[in-house]
Amino acid sequence: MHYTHAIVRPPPPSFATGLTHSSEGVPDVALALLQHRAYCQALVDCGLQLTELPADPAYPDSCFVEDPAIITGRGAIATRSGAPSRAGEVDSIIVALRAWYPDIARIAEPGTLDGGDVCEADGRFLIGLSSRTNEEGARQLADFLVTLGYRSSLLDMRGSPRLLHLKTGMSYIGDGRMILTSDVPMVKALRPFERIMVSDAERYAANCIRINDRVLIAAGYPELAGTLAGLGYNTLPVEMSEFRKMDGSLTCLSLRYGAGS
Ligand code: CIR
Repeated sequence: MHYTHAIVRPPPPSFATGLTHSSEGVPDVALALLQHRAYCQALVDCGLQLTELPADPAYPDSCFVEDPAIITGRGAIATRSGAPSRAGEVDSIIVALRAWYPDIARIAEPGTLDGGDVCEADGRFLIGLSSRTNEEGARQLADFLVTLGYRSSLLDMRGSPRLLHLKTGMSYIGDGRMILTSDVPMVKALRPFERIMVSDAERYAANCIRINDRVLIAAGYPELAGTLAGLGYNTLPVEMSEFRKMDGSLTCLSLRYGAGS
């Protein structure tokens, strides 16, 4: 997809009370705000026009706007978070998306799904089963994608506790290339891709974002940065330390959309 727009939302003052399994300490909210501003600037540098929603202190994890919706070139669906404390985040995202997607579908109870569990690779979707996304949620999304003419595959990561979401350990960077950590089960659906494995020491960096002709990467992971540069990618490093403390990665901080199939 050629991205033209993104929705973002800054971390609220309550950010540090959000959900996390990380043992890296309490985030500095002021620094998180600065990092978020730099992230937004990076998206603008990639050519995106941003819709910035106001910070919402009622939802400490609400800056992770990727989770409440799945956007494709042909339609969008609002999710139903597997984390009860995040359930209400979806409402404002639906409002924000309405201009582009007036008929937004919804994952319904008892389905649960987080956007972080969905990885699109040129119109083919990989859906991760995780502690957030259950089989019913994945089935509803797969059915919705079929109505849009897309195919999808399931990837069960429930035996990989280090992965909060599928995209915690995987990114599609275009050109048939998938970046992966060893935590992601090697299923048949991954076989068609050229696989770029990230070392265990750099596994946080596996979540990166191809946006048009750039690749956003987390700053501070020289091996992966070198590999991508060697492959000819124009990388754009972004500091993520405070979001990492809350189990967040680059993709989580924006909902990207635009023209394409
Ligand atoms: C959470 O646990 O829901 C947030 N603290 C982090 C969400 C990260 N989102 C993502 O990977 N898509």
